[in-house]
Amino acid sequence: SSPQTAVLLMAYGTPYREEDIEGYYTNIRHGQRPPQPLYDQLLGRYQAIGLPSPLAKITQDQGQGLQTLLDAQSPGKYRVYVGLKYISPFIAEAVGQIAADGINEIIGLPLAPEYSSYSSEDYHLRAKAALEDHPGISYLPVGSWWKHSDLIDFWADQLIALGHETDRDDAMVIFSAHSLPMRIIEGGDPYQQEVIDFMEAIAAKADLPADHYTLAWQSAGRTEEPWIGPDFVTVAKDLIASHGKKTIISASIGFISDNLEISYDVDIELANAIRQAGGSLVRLRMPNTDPQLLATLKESVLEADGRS
Ligand code: FEC
Repeated sequence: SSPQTAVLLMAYGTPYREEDIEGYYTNIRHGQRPPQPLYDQLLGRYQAIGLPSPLAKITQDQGQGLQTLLDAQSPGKYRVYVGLKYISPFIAEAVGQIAADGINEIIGLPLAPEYSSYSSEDYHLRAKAALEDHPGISYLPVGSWWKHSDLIDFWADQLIALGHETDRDDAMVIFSAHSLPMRIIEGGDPYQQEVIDFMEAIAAKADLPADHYTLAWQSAGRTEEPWIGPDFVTVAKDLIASHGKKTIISASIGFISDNLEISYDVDIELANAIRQAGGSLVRLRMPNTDPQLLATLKESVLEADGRS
């Protein structure tokens, strides 16, 4: 028999080849082609990390890993699909496939741990818009899922493993998440507070003293309006130049995968700035396909299903 419930994993997507970058960036810019200098900058960042980036495969592997856990729990009940925002397989294509497969129940799970109108809510809106062509399919949205102890442990365990490294007076942990335009916070978006609460949960679990960590924002978009700050590069340089820090430990808790924001913004941009300032960077591992992430995703699906 065919599965009863589709689990729709939704993510940003990444260009597979250099030729994909223009269309991908045009989609991100709501259909407007990027001006040449912005295009060149983005191309340069992808060339620096090398295409294809590992992200596309990581997302597929997260789907496979989740499928395996769900099959062990309830054989045959769930089928996992991946739908992307800005490149094929688009969310609408995945919804079309679910309909073609005769499944009439979807659990929508955004691959973003904290809730924001720009991430989680936007993924759900896209899925629901696609469902207008397929009446009769129900949709259960999953909210934020950073509270799961497995995900908190994933980060806390790495800090605990660093041991005395985090206790040294000249070391500082910078937790970071994707910056967003300021205007969303003024509009009551829970994102900033969820990032703070997630950081505090990890710090408490790792027994990190309050003066050994700080929060900063990364990867602000190339738009005119103000974005949430301070930026992590500025914070890291200041910690080294003016506060006697030598080792910066970077924990990008707003993401779950090795994407451009990690491979370029952290591993190249932040790392260079820290090196030039005379310090060194220790970058914590991303969840990718770690069992603690997969367990978190599985629990999120089962909880949502229990609510239905
Ligand atoms: O290929 C890769 O590895 C990178 C994929 C990628 C991820 C990602 C995550 C998030 N973004 C969020 C918000 C915005 C807003 C804008 C914006 C712009 C870009 C650009 C690229 C890009 N984002 Fe992204 N983001 C990724 C890639 N992002 C490329 C365009 C160049 C640039 O501005 O740097 C501004 C445009 C707009 O107004 O829409 C806002 C958020 C996340 C984390 C949640 C999620 O993953 O969905 C929020 C991965």
